[in-house]
This record gives sequence, C-alpha cells and structure tokens, in this order.
Amino acid sequence: THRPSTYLKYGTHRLGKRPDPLMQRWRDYGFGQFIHWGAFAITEGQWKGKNYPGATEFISTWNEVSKNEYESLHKQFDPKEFNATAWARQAKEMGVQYMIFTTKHHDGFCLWPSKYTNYTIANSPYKKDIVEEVVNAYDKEGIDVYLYFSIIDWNHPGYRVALKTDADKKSYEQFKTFTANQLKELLHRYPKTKGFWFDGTWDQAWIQQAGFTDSLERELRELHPGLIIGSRFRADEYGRRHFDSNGDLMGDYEQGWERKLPESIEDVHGNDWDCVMTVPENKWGYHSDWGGHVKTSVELIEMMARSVSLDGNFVLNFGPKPQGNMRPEENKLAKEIGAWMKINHEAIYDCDYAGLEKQDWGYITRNNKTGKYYLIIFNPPVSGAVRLKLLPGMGIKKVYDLKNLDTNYNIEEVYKDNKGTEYFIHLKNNPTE
Ligand code: JFZ
Repeated sequence: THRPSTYLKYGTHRLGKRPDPLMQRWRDYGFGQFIHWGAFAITEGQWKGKNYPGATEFISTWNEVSKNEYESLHKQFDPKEFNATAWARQAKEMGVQYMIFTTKHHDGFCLWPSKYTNYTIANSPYKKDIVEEVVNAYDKEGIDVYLYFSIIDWNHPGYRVALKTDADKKSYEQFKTFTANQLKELLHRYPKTKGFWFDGTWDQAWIQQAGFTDSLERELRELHPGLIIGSRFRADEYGRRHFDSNGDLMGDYEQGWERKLPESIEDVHGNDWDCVMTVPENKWGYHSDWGGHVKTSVELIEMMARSVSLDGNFVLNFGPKPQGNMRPEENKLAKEIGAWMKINHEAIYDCDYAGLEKQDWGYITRNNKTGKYYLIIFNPPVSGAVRLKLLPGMGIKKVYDLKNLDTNYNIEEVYKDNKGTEYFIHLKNNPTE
C-alpha cells in the first residue's frame, strides 16, 4: 500500500485487499451464478411478432416499443413454473458458491414489493415476493446471495441521465432519496444477503453525486456490517469510476470484467475481481433467439479456470423464461459444468493465483487452505509432456489425476538454474498412445 498522491474527499475508503473473513469467503467462492429476471423476460426478446436483436433487458428502449405498453407487461407476470428451490438445487449441482439476483434492472421493475413504487411484483398476478423466495432457497442450499441493483431506473419520474436544468436537479433529488430508501429497504428485508452488485452507474447525473454516493456507501456498510460492494457504485469528485483519481480501486473488488477476462496477473493490479459472463454473446435476460455464438461448457469451464488462476471469481449468467423455468441449453450446461466440478472443485474453491509461470497447456491454481497446486489442462501437448516451472526451493512430491487419485505421473527434471527448476510431467509414456 502507498499514500494517495492527491487528497481526495470521495476517493477510495481503503487501500489494498479487504482482509476480513467475509471478504476471504468471497475470494474463495471461485464460481458463481448470475440470474437476470424481470418484466423484460415476458417479451422473450420479441415485440408484436418482431425479433429484437439486442439484449432483452434493453427491449423497452427500442423505438418500436411504447413505454406504456411495456410498463403494463407485469400485469401478465404469473410464472407458473417458478420454483426457487429448483433453481437453487440446480445451482448447487452446478457447483456455484454464490449467486447474484436482479432485484431491479434498468426498466425499474422491482421483484420485491418495494413500498417506494407501485411498479413491483406486488402489482402482478403473481403477487408474492420473488426476491425473498430466491434469497431463502439459495441460502438453504448454502449458496450466498448478492443483490443486483440498477441505479438506472427508466420508470421513476425523477430519474435523469444528465442534469441540465434546475428542474432536473430538483427531480433528481427525489430520485436520490428513492434510491437510498430502496437500498436500505433491501438490506432491511433481506438481512441474509452478503452484498450488492451495482449496475447502471455510468450516467453523468449519478457520476456528479460524489458526496452523496460516498456517504450512502458508508451508511449501507454501517447498516449491514461486512457488506460487500464492488467498484461499480460511485465516482470520486473528479468523476472517476472504479479507480479513483489516484488510481486506487474504490469498493471491495473490481467490477469491470464484464464478458471479458484478464490476460495476465498484471492486468488485475493485485485486486480482487469478478468476471460476469453470458452464455450467448451479449444477452442477459431470456431471449427466444440467442443468435450468434453460444458458449459450450468447455469454453465456460476454461474461463472459470482462467479467472481463478488470476485471483478472480467467475460468474455465469442464466436468464429464466417468463414462466420461471430455465431454458434447455442452460439445464444442459448446468449438468455438464456440475459433472466437471464434482471431480475438480478442489482446483477452484479456495484457490488463487499460484505464482508460477503461465504455460500454454492451461492454467495453474493453488488452494490457499491445503497449499496444493492444480494444473488445469485444456490443450494437452501432443507429446504428452506437460511443462511446469517451479520457483527456487520448490519441489514435486507427487502428480496425480483428480479423476483417479491412484495415478502417479512420471516427473522429469529438464532444467535448473537460480530462478528455479523446469520439469516435464509425462501424462503419457508414448506420444503416439
Ligand atoms: C450491464 C447491463 O446494462 C446489462 O443489462 C447487464 O445487467 C450487465 C450485467 O450489466 O451491462 C454492462 C455493464 C458494464 C459494461 C458493459 C455492459 N462494461 O463495464 O463494459
């Protein structure tokens, strides 16, 4: 840690990683699930027979869609197949240790019965509190729940993108109070939650509220000790987001890895971080036509391994259908990833960057509880010989396969100098095997 070079009133509240047990628990998750659900799902990405090619949760911004019609969709929201316990069991089987749920996306529709707006689940035929059902069901499976909350709210009359006039400023004051009230309401209603996953904080209007957002963050943390908040919440007094004007991370982890992954450990600057990923290219809410490339379980597992090997968590998004069931593609992925996790979870949970040189065959993780190293191989060398470079003073006792603990691969020392030792681990004896 270092001293800030510029005095900032609303910069970071802390330098370096958060050391407490709740944050260590977050760091050790490795794998999480995101769920995007809300009124947008009812459209299935279609409007009056026309396909909307963008992300479903943005369909209300499409010229073809009238605001009034969109904002009455929830009057049809009655998900007959919704079963939070089934979601939570599937998530458990898939191997996630935490989940993030959309309490309110940009459209402003609340999946809990907020007392600060009428645009909520309470005014749908379903009526019941979906957030509560989700929090309780996941908690029962031992999966920690985080609340996704969009600051952008296209439904609220006081919401503004920018504050151009005094009237805008006046309206926005009401919006700020509304937002603070909703956040406190969520913490009050769902004390089991471990944190907020904020979104939609890039508007000029919000960026200019450094004093307000700084004290709101402090207030939320006081209300809920240990609360985890990422870097996508507030800006400093110079309008800098994620990293303040001194370059220091604001919040408990870096929240900028959205559908992309760091290449190397240098890219993450010693910070905690999460990567949130869609199965299709860029659609979070349910869309009947995913289009484009749909990721396979192997691709997603590789992204998870890469995330953990670079000190991050990997979070995979599911977008349930309007009736509340997951789509078949997601059910299949959950099974496939779950089968891999069943054997290999110890290479993901409690694991971090191993401090060793990256190799082309895959990723190396190290379990911070047992000290064991894991080689997660996605591109086995044709030779069958996997190269590994260890640091001075390190050695190898045994190399085995998690699928078969009795395996004992042959280890060949090929090079040694004062920087360490290089080995070949022979997965096969004969390259043509
Ligand atoms: C936002 C939302 O607009 C989207 O609907 C979804 O909820 C996603 C998780 O978050 O989309 C973003 C947010 C941040 C970036 C890109 C898309 N970013 O930082 O590049």
